[in-house]
Amino acid sequence: MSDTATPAVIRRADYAPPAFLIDTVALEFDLVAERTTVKSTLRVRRNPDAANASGRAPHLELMGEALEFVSAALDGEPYAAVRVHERGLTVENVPDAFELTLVGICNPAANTTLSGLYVSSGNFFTQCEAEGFRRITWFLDRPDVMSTYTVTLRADKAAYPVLLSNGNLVEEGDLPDGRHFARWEDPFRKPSYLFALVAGKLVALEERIRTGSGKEKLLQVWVEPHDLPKTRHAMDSLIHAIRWDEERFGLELDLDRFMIVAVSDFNMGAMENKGLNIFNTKYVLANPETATDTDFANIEAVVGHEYFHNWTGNRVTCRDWFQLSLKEGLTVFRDQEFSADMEAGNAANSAGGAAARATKRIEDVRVLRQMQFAEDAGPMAHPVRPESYVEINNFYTMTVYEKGAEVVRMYQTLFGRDGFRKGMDLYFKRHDGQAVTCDDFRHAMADANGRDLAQYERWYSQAGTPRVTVQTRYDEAARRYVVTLAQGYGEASSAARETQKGPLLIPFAIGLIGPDGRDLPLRLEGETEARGTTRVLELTDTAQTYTFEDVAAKPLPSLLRNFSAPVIVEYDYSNDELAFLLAHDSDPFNRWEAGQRLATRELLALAARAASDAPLALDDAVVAAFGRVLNDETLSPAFRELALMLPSEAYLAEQMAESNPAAVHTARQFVRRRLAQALKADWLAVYQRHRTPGAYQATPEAAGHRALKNLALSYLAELEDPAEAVRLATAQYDAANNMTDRAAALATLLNAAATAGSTWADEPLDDFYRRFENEPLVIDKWFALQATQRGTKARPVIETVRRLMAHPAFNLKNPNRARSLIFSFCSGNPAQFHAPDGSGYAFWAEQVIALDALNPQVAARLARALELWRRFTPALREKMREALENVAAQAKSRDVREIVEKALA
Ligand code: B3K
Ligand code: ZN
Repeated sequence: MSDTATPAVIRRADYAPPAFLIDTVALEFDLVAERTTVKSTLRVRRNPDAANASGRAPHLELMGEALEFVSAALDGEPYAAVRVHERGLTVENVPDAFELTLVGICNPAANTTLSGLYVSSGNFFTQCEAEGFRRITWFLDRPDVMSTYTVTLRADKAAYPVLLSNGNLVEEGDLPDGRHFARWEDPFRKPSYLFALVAGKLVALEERIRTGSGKEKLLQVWVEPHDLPKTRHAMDSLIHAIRWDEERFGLELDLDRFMIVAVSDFNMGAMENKGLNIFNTKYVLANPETATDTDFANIEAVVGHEYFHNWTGNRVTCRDWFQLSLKEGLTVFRDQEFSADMEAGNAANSAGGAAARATKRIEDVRVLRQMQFAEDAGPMAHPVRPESYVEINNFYTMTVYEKGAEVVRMYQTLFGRDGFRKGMDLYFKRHDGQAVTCDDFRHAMADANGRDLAQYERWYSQAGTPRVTVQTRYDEAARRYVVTLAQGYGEASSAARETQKGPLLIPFAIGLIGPDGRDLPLRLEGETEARGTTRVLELTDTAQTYTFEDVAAKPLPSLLRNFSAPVIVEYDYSNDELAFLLAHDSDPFNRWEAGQRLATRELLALAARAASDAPLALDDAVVAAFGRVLNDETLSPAFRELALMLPSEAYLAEQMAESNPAAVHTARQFVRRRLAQALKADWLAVYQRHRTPGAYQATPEAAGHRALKNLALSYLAELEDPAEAVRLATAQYDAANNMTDRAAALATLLNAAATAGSTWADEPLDDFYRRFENEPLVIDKWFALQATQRGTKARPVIETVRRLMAHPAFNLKNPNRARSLIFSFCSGNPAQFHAPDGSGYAFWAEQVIALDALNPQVAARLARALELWRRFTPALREKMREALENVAAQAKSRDVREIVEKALA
């Protein structure tokens, strides 16, 4: 492909089964950093199921990239009819079944893409999903080609004492010249994207456990030697995940040994390679001094996620990459449920358990609404099962993952936990060992529950965020409450509109709240008695009406309880009604939601005023409603923290007809200061009451206290005179025995210092660096805290960011470090990034281009920071377009080109 050619589009409709299958793979690696030799011996045969319209393919076409060809042999004899080209290798005129041996060379030391085989901190690692295996050897690198693998690793023993691959270790020993070898066999057939190897100086925390059927398993968490003390939490999370999958889904670990390996250079969070999960260090290493409560929770979630893939992804895999959500949506749903159950299990009683589950649900929905709804509104909008792509790595998206998880969750909402479990059981019974589609999963759910789910297919094929408009009517004489639900998509991006064909099946959970604040028993027209206080209405038409009987007084509707579908609900609540729901709704998710609606409405009105420099004022009813939550000791601290945190600037800007980040920032700061002033004594009391003295505890409960306390601190720092807050924050920073409190104190000091133009944060900031100089994950936080700090006219954050780019600890090649500074600024500091002078955009363009040459996947992620440019105010829009055009003119990779070309189209 030439530099400027428009790259080829791959379409779901063009799927055809492979012409050949590969039954067994024997790989032999001679691991040398600059020059690794890979010998691959494949048992190949023609696929009896291949579509044969064009006759029997004479040639075998294998994919390959960045490889040096050495030799080929067919059935043991040197074979000359081999053509090596840009995209791989053609083996001409092959028989129906044969053994093919290929030898090639790759250069792991020079591989900055972190896809394929690469070197990090002197050790070897692989990343093959989606299409990295072809950078190791020539292959049918597509998920519907499943093989059993035998892998032999040879390397210098002193430099690479540990040699790991998938499955079971079957042989190891010494070789001449200080070298050694290890041979691994994976008994399970798998696609090439699940292959992995690791070699280097690593040590492991080990545990032996027995699974439900009594088999003993070896669990290992491999890290660099100095990190061994930070592996306990990951190991505990793994053990919990194994137990949970047995209990909730009857799924047992199928290998004798399960390994997790941590690597500091990694493009994403982690990877589910069969039996050998490879993780970003960020999702493995933790101790109270270096990791926050959020880090602890994320590690548990990601360890669970990758482990759960062993069944949902590995045992049953995807037929093609358009089916990615088959494994990702399902596995995100599973990890969300796992985390919720872990938190609920830790709660003191069942009410506490429900509250803990709601907290997790709120956090997940917040991410969905801020990130996935935005994606659905822009040029990258695509269905959960995309129709086309240029670069598949660009489709590991919020839509495939998070909306995909909602689409899975709705089966459970419709059929209950038991019905969902029946569907899962049938799915594994039918498809274990196969590469299948999202339709196969839907059919298993439908058949197991005796339901026709044809309409449900639209959740997989339609892009855009559905809107449900609600109308209600109370008939006092007839004691009836009539609810009308109507669905549509509102205005959608053209990318989304093209896919929208008809109404969806929307499970819409609803409750009715009486004037006393209590739930009403619900009897729908035609029913003989009331059943429960929350009902899941099934909306299937464009509009439907539901009549509730025996409603003695006009109720208030609690809509879409627990966020039962990934939609936007439109209903005209008054501020008083929202305050009432915030105080009384029995559905904790909707209690939170009422507060968010109230705040969002006020904030958007204030942002509109700020945009035209009009004076700002906050409704006292809003202050009172927030004050009640702050002081309601019957609510869990974790819930209160979520309820009192205002919607993010990014979310608010996204809700405006024309996004204006500066106006949003002004409005949000104004409200924070007003809430700080009006509730000053309460914030102070809460700060004191929710301290967690003594040894650090990693429990959700303790984390909730810390979260609420630190939120209180951040509000106190908004006061006109922040002296008290600065004193508290400084003391908290100095005395902290954990990273949550230390980082929160430092963030508050940075913001207070920016607002007041003072130097309060200088000393702790230096102290933080010195204290953690040898902890890369903490230094990432040091960069991120500065990139996301508040800025002022006198001290714009872009200056700090540019200065930090030259810091000796900055390294563009390390994705975590690049994300900590560049992404944190471009995506996590909207008011500063969208500076009117366009300085943020110029910086963004420079960094996308620089990353494009090193690591296209990471560059493409950064490229997405400008994709919503058309939705901004005209002045910003113009500057964003210039920056995008600049990148479009220079970007080389398919990855970045797809993003910027779609944005500009
Ligand atoms: N399956 C991997 C993601 C691979 C991303 C490739 N660009 C991690 C996960 O979702 O579990
Ligand atoms: Zn996954």
